Amino acid sequence: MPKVYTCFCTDIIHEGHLNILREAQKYGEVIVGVLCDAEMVRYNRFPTRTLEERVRQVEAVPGVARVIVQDAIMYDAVLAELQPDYVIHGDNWRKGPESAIRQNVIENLAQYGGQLIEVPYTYNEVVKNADDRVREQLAMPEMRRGRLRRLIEMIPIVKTIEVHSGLTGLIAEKTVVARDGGLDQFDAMWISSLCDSTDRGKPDIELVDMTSRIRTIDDVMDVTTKPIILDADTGGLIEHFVYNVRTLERLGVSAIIVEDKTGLKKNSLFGTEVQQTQDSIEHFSAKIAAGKRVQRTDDFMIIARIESLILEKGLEDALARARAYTAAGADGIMIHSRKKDPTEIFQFCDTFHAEQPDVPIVVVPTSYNQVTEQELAAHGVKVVIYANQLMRAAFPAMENAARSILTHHRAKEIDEQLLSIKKIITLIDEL
Ligand code: SPV
Ligand code: MG
Repeated sequence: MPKVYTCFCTDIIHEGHLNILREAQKYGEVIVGVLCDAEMVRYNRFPTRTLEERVRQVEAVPGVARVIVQDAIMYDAVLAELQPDYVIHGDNWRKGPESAIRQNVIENLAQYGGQLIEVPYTYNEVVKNADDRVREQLAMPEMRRGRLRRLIEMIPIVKTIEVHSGLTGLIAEKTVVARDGGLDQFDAMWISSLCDSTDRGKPDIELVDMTSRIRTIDDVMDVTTKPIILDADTGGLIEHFVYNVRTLERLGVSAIIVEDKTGLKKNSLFGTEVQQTQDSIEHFSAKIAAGKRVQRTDDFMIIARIESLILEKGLEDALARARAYTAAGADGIMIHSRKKDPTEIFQFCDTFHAEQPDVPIVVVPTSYNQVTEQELAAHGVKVVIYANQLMRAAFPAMENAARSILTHHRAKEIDEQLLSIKKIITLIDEL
């Protein structure tokens, strides 16, 4: 009996999947692959059902002979092993980043003479609604909050991009690229104090208050599902910090990062060019402990950010603080540096990771931006934050448009560098 293979990367089985299975049965014995968790995250979105549940769900469909777990989005390994006579898939993968997967299947099938069958994708209200429902669940505070912790356990490094508005949130949510034999997307979002302030035309000195920051969080949450890490600056007075922890946790923020500075905070990338004061180990540890005491779920993370390298206090000071802050209950350590190369970051990570391998290390490679995610992961980093790139991309583009219009006394010259009117009016989906 010929073998027919298809891979499901889904939490729910809808009419479209059943249609594929019905077609598949016409060609032979149907084997279904269920995509593993880590690849679901990269390819599609965070699974709302466990791998076991997803496997059981497919096994229960009549006509499915066998279910296996597919470990990679690309089909090289699974096709080499199974050598199915046919692979069957919806025709929706002909466009966009998914076309790289289609190409991969065609090339693999050609090696042994297998055939690809494509069935028209089922576009209808029921299918769309089923898909939307899963997405909306992921956006809810209870479903969103704990996801950062799960990602830290599930994937080698959590890739986090800066967002400061609904629009940048959509970019973080929807950008997918095909690369290195797979698809990739960001895992989490960073709401930066620098960019949240800059977007309001204000300096990054804790001037934008928590009420305004929550407005940004709300805008981002309205249109996204991915977990949020908030840059909470110094956390302010301990007496205020505890209230903010409760509020942010309730909103569904996954983690806050608080830095061990005190007094008037300036952006870390100024380093020692401006007057900045580091908090005492005792006081900052008390702040962390107070925050941990008031949170109400196990999901929420308070990550302690160490400014010793920024303030040129040395590696030993940074390590002593990391030990103290984790003892006070910090769920992770962010180590920051403004050096052009990552040597001091690697030194810190190697020592601290060897001492406390279960405490996630977070880094922000803005100045040492040549470092790759793979290198960071090899030094024990679990979360990488690209802390300001969307804002820095937008500013020169906007300023350039303003200059062009002023220079030419009309908008024709800049137009070809802009998003088309057709695209801007259809960019945002209506409910
Ligand atoms: C931010 O993005 O606001 C940060 C990171 O705190 S940095 O600007 O590098 O200090
Ligand atoms: Mg900041």
